[in-house]
Amino acid sequence: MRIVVLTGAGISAESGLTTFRDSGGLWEGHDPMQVATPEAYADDPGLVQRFYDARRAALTQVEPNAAHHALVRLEAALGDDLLVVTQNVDDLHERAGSRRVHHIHGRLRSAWCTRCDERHDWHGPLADGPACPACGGSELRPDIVWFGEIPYGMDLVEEALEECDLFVSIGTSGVVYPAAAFVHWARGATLELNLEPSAGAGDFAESRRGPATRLVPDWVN
Ligand code: BJW
Repeated sequence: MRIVVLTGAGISAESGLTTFRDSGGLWEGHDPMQVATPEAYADDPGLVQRFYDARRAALTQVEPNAAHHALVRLEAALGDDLLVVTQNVDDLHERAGSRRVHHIHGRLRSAWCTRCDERHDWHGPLADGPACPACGGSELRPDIVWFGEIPYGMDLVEEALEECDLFVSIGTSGVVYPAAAFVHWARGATLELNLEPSAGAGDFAESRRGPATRLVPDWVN
């Protein structure tokens, strides 16, 4: 049985990381959705760097939850027949122990040098303009896919969806493309696990409602 699991912010919510559209709040007076854009970075790079520095720092305060751990057990059973595709930029899947994880929107703990195009594992701040370890320039930005940019590894994801027997979407609102269209790309059965119906809930063959820490272990067991 080949399974593709798509995860969104909802799977990390019970670890203490705020989701995008459920947060209801502003960050330094800005809508987070307005900050996650190349235009915002061009206008005010310091603001955008501080937004991601704060979120990178917050990773040290959180731990994977029962939903992340359940996906590790599923991988132990399925091996390479499970692929976790995540929109999340946190590292909670990896810290739980998942091995086959693909981050389509990038990773907080990676910095991308727009001068030499190298990527570096990064745990500290970027707002203070550190030097790129490869070229020495000061053009490191968060290695994050913003609106209007092309998500990572879409060929790999498309192929996995075309070959899968089951596609499971966990904790995503279904409003951001291309991930919102994966349910249409999937060849096999489809299942949504979410606290609330997503924008595309009607496109799934089956939907279950509740917190990820209950739904995901129940589904995996
Ligand atoms: C729980 C729970 C619990 C809570 N248990 N559940 C018009 C039409 C169609 C498309 C477009 C359009 N105009 C522009 C576009 C394209 C655009 C887009 O989709 N815009 C829409 C807003 C309309 N997309 C892009 O630009 C993308 N690029 C692109 O399309 O390139 C073209 C291309 C594609 C493919 C191949 C080749 C070319 C790039 C999108 C980049 C998204 N970036 C962000 C920010 C960066 C990362 C970061 O800072 O963290 O990624 S936006 C933000 O949304 C973030 C997330 O990954 C993403 C999705 O959010 P998610 O995970 O769904 O979170 P929420 O908060 O929305 O939902 C939480 C869910 O959890 C809810 O459903 C809750 O119910 C649930 N939940 N607690 C279970 N305990």
